[in-house]
Amino acid sequence: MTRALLALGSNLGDREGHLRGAVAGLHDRVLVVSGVYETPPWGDPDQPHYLNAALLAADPGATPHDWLAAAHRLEDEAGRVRDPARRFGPRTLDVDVIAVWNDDGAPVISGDPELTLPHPRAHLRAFVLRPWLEIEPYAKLPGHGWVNDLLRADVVADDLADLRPRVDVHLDT
Ligand code: PH2
Ligand code: MG
Ligand code: MG
Repeated sequence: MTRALLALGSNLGDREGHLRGAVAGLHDRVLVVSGVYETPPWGDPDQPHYLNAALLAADPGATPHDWLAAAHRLEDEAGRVRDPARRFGPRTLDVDVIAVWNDDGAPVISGDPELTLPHPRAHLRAFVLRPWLEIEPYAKLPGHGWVNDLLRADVVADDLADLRPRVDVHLDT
């Protein structure tokens, strides 16, 4: 059994529909889904705002690469077109594997360039940490400490002020 924290994002087309499709596509592996946040684009300002959410999932027997494969499948199903020239550019659906834990609760640490765990930039991103805190108030990002503390770091706290909870959007199916 492994558990995975997945970060969802969409800023093209039917953003809400893409996020909902990802949750539905994970079926009974979903343990809990956060609320949805409207967030200004990070990294590449020349693109629409995102809808972001976080999701905790569990699967008996899934390896970290199985989670990555599931993420890519969901992105493909949302019609994601990859533009190598815009690494942080707009997308119909982004599903990032932020962290994975084994059955005994031990986090998976990996420097594999295809799937670095935990995600190398998660500790800097309010749009990942804030929805995660909502579903797991005592979460720790492996190697970085309490998610609640990471959100108070100056670089993250500045972005946090710009997240807008979208209480009108629900992803639970
Ligand atoms: N994802 C990116 C680039 N920038 N900005 C926000 N607000 N939310 C995202 O999910 C996001 C982003 C590339 O993965
Ligand atoms: Mg991403
Ligand atoms: Mg991604």
